[in-house]
Amino acid sequence: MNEKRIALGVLVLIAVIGGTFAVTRAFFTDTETSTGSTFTVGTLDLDVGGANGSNVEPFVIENIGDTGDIDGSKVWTVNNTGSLPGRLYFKLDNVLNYENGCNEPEALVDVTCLDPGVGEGDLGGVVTIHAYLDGVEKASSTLASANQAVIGNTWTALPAMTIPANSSVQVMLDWSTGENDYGNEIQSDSITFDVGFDLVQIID
Ligand SMILES: [Ca+2]
Ligand SMILES: [Ca+2]
Ligand SMILES: [Ca+2]
Repeated sequence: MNEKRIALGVLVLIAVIGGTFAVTRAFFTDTETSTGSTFTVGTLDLDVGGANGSNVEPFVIENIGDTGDIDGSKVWTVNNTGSLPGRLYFKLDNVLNYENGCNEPEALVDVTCLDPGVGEGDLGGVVTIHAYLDGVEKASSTLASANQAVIGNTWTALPAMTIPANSSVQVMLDWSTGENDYGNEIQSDSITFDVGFDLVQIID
């Protein structure tokens, strides 16, 4: 069994400005098909966003102040470049909510105000995310740190999402919060998290 890791990007949401950096992970699993004297080893390969190898993909979420809404999305094309079908797993990891200190109006409503204040931030609790496979919603959660396993657990509990050999699917993650869903408690707060993709050989 070979294992290969692909770094793609971490998602950073800040109340005003954010950036993204997600980490993808691929497991490659060999298979042996023995037919008579023939011995064949297939391949299972995961390629996310056209990046097979290490890639950091930061981006900025901006102009949020214009509407009062925080929203955005990211789409990954997930390619199975190998010769075997694989089951796709998707999850969030390392969901960290940072406080980044409290200004005066924030301090009136927020009593946990350290800087950076890992785990004290309040933004994730008011941001809802949805995960989609080929345009169909599969899982949703908030970005509260305590909920980081929800997306992965929901995804895994669904019927296997298979990528045939030499095929691709699209995975999308969107996030949003409404203008009435938060107050001064999220000022300067930020979130970082990793996005993980696993492709595991389907054993018949
Ligand atoms: Ca706080
Ligand atoms: Ca806060
Ligand atoms: Ca803050």
